[in-house]
Amino acid sequence: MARNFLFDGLLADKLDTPEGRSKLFATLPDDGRHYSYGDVEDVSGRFANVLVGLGVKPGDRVAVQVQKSIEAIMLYLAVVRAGAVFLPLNTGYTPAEVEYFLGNATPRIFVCDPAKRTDYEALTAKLGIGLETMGVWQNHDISAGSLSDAGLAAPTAFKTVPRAADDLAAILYTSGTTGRSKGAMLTHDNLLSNAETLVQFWRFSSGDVLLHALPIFHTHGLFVATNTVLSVGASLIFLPAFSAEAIIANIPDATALMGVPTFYTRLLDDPGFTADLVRHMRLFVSGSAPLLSETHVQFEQRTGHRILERYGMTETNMSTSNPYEGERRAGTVGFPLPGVALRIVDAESGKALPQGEIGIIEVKGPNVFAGYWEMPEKTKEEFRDDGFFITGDVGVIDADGYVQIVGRSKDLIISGGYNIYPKELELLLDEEEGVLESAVIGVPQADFGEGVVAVLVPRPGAQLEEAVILDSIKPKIARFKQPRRIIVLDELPRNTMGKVQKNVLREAYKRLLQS
Ligand code: MLC
Ligand code: AMP
Repeated sequence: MARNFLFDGLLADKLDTPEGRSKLFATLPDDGRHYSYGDVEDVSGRFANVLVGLGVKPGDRVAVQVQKSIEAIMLYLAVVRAGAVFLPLNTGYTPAEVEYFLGNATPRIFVCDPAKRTDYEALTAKLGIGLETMGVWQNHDISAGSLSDAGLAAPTAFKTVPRAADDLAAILYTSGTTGRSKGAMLTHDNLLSNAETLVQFWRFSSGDVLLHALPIFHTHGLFVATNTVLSVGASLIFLPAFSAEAIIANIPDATALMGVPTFYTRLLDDPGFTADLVRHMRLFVSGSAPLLSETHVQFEQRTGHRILERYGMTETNMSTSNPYEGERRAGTVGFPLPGVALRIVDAESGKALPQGEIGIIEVKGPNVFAGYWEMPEKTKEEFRDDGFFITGDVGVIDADGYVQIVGRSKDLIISGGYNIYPKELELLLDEEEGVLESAVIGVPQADFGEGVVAVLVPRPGAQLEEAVILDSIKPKIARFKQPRRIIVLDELPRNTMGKVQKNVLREAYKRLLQS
């Protein structure tokens, strides 16, 4: 029988037997519910029936901007089962930002939070996109949502649509250095192969319980954490969001935690996070942003555990990892994962560099995406002729083979694990009244690693007020991308070629966000 490469690859063996179906998939501490693997099949089947009823065909995109819930995970699986392409969007994006994604991806339907429905009615009508809503279940009650309600009423039995390894399973938008977001096309094989690799490499077993506190609209929370657990038949403790308090309350029942560095620094700031509390834990994973060596060391001193740092990207899923057994080396992201080829090349010539030299990291393997949605030129620019993807991260391989990320050739800020492309913000700030030009930089910030600072030059005679500018951009761009401070200068520092010297600005304001 023809298979759905990702869904069947992750789940078929768990759904074969009554014991497999009754195995626990998720505990929801907030409302006391549990999901078994059988529930996963049934609820994703209900949503898949609804989607097909709404006209979703294989290959169609289904865009989703909803609050974190286990049902949203079921919706992801339902989209995959319907043969369609899941397109999750950060809940922080404003309607102005979402408009671009919907226009670019032309999904068949867009699912949003019930509270945002009115924001999107005119837009989806204009674009000819169906609009549905999904609420959050709480205390056995569900806030209204057209898709959620239809799901409750739909039959569980669904004939999963066959899909091949190379078919698309998801599109995740990632901002670009030009200010325009690009949709990274991820195939069934990209996702399944990476999940299976991580299960092996990190020694996951069906007895594992992963404490899930990440958002589910990005690679880390949606694929790395969730697909890995599904693939091995383990379970989740599914939290609606991260808080040190919730982690401390639930970690006694968990065996593994995955997080961005901010999770770990915030946990270390909490005196309730002790060695005793986590003595039973098997694994702490960090990624999505650099983990300071200092955090790695403090964590070991506090708990006796060494955080396992890995490196990935929306376009590549996970590419490297520190070893499960063997030294987890602070300040490094470990070795290329099995099946992943990684090389360091010279930025100018593209030639591979010898070990020990700093250059651009390039990767190739089943983990690497199929290209950017409807941007063949952009895709071509970011791949070498021999199939290696140019990550834009700058790294070096040490004498023992550990990869170290030393910087980025792309102008990118990573704040608390979220990517912010300065160009997008600069284009917006340049439109503001009285602004002649702008430069957006990332500077050290204790909680989020990097924080956003905007440097503005006024037009002759104009007066720029920090509060006025911040207020004006508020409805246009997600909160996490908004500058924490605005600095006004008479002119920007430039080199002899006229290029803005962001390094000079970063140096000048490096202590601005350190309180
Ligand atoms: C929240 N805010 C942020 C922010 N998160 N600002 C900048 N950067 C962030 N990451 C804003 C809030 O809107 C709020 O605004 C203020 O900062 C304080 O918020 P908070 O309550 O302290 O933050 P919190 O809600 O607790 O969120 C922090 C966080 C969250 C770290 C838990 O950002 C998070 O879950 N990050 C994970 C991101 C992630 O999953 N990345 C993976 C990408 S995949 P106000 O209005 O109050 O001032 C990828 C590939 C790979 O990169 O390798 O994994
Ligand atoms: P995203 O586009 O959101 O997937 O972010 C991917 C980027 O996050 C990578 O290109 C890196 O710059 C960064 N990143 C991910 N993991 C790490 C890590 N462990 N250390 C340093 N940077 C990382």
